[in-house]
Amino acid sequence: METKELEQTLVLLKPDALQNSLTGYLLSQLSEFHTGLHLSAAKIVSVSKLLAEEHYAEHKGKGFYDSLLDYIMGALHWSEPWRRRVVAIVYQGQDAIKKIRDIAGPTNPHVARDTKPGCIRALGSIIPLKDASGKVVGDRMDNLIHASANPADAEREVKLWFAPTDVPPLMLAWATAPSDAFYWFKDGALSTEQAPGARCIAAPGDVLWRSDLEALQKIASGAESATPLGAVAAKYLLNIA
Ligand code: FUP
Repeated sequence: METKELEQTLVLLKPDALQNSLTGYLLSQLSEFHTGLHLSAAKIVSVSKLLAEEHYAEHKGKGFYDSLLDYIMGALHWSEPWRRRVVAIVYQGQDAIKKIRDIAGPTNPHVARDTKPGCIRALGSIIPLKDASGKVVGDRMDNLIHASANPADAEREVKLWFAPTDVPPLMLAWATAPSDAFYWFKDGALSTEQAPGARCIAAPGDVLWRSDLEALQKIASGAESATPLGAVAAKYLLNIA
């Protein structure tokens, strides 16, 4: 995004926020009245493993990673699968990333309570993670809200959770391009040919993020892509029964 006025950021109201009926409170805290920011996109998402893995890719291999995936997929806060949802939102406006990070507060809810009472994450909790012998090996931070940390993360995350057609055209922050082919996804692999059980993630003329189209073209031709296939595909495979 070129101008600070149009800066966008991804916010997730996580399953613990929904479980505690904090959705309305959080939306109020983030409202234009309080932040001067505008809603660009919003949806209710049943978070797939693929989306969770892509969202938290930087934490892969860490002790809390598996628990973090279960958390964002709602499996830790809801026994009924239909309740496992996240509210995904894009906010836009001057200094959107910093403004929302400030209201969210420190990542660790205990630090948030100590250093910034009143911030959103001060309402969160910390769950000790134990190994098979019961020894505490780390912490999972149930901190109610995700907010992009910097402009590069915001671009990656908005494009991961939302397709361009989820955003009003005059609020699009990054370049789009029409798909040049059919792209099919099955078992983690891409094909331009339909196969039984494959999902069509793009058809000719569909409006895609230009960076996603470039990734699909590279992957289809066998070249390396900086954007993984899962990050392109995940948003097109959400909320499918
Ligand atoms: P943030 O950008 O504030 O969301 O923080 P990080 O990217 O560092 O962490 C991503 C998520 O991992 C946070 F929501 C908290 C969680 N986390 C844990 O559960 N345990 C840890 O030890 C570290 C992070």
